[in-house]
Amino acid sequence: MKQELYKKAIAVLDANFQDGGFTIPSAGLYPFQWKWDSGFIAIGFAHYDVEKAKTEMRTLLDSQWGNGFIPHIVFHTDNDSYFPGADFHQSELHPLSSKKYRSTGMTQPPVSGFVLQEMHRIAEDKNDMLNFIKEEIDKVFDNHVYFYENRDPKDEGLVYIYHNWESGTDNSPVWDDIWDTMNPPEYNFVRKDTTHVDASQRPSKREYDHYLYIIDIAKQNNYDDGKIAELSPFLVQDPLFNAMLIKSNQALIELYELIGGNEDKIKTLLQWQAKSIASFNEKLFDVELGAYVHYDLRNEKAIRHITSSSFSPLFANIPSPERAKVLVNTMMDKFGGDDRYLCASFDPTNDRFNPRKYWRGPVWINMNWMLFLGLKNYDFSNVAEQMKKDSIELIERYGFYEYFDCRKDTGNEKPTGYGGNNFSWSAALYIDMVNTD
Ligand code: 9WN
Repeated sequence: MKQELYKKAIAVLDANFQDGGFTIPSAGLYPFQWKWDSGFIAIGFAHYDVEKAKTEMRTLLDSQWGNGFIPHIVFHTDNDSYFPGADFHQSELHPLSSKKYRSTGMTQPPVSGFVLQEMHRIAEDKNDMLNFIKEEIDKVFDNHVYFYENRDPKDEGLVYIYHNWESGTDNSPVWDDIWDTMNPPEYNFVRKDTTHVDASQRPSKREYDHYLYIIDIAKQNNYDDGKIAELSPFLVQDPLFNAMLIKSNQALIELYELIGGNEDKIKTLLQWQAKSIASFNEKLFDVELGAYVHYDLRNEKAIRHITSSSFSPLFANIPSPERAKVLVNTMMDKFGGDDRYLCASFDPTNDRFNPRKYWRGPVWINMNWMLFLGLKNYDFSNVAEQMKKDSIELIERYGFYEYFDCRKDTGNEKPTGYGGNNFSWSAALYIDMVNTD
């Protein structure tokens, strides 16, 4: 059975790999290359097809703009089964956007640094992989320069995101607090996602109005970062995004040390790390909640909800061991229990929790993968084991879905996975988790 499932995971990834040298997250629903998906996918490929893993990352990094920015979606084809597509985003408005690929004008969590390190860890031929990393690593460093120079207006070592789609956790109830501060116009558009997936599992029309309105403001200003920082109604310091940046900084330091030379870059990375980690702990930790939270930089206030992102700093070694204990207690207290799989994407004790809907409660395998490794970092072996066991069990029971109900007992509802099926990162990270003790 396990062997069969492993083969199935490989089949999912191979079927989603495209001629252009990239992998779609899920056929029909997501027909292009997404930034953080690509990183997780490359980790899966690295276990059985190193060349595909390299191609995935090479293609993603090839979409980099002249200012170091790497976009959230690279539109390799003219496929019109996804909305909003290239014609809506118009990345060409930015003077330094890629001339080779059309893309969005927003980004996604900075996975590339730690992905290169994972690929090196997994590779059997370390020399060959290090040669590949030597080719690509400066692009990732330049991407981090972009973040610190353009996304940190107060020079705090914490970068902002200007759109919920930049977070990756797109429909989190955290964003409801921002939507309450906005009143966008109603847009006329044709949704494509709800032709692939039941509408009850996806965001509402009104939520999409907000998403489109923020992009319109950015477009009116040719995606200029300074203008976005000044005008976007959505400007958030996200703990997940910043934890991944810090994790990738650390990976770059260790990879540059392996490569040798590059002292200046290592020095810069160390300076970023010291500042970012200190600010992160000071500004984003909510003592009363016992968890890290998002900060609304536009309205200067913390958004005090607990999400699976609240625990992601474990992955980047951000909390002290004492604080890590507090975090794990919060996680087990609110998200744990015999009747639930780890780890819901949103606080199950909160009124906004919805176990079936997109990022409003279901379990996501990429989050579980990060939390599994994060718990291992701090030697919470039992909880880490449970995180891994629950992830594998969900996939064994339901298949390689995009997300899963965290409830073990769904009453009269037929239990199933949700969103897209044959979903690439669920397959890729299943492959990695079963190979990691
Ligand atoms: C918008 C591709 C992406 C993931 C995101 C997930 C979902 C897109 C959408 O799919 O977002 O980027 O159309 O809903 O929320 O994390 O990268 O898998």
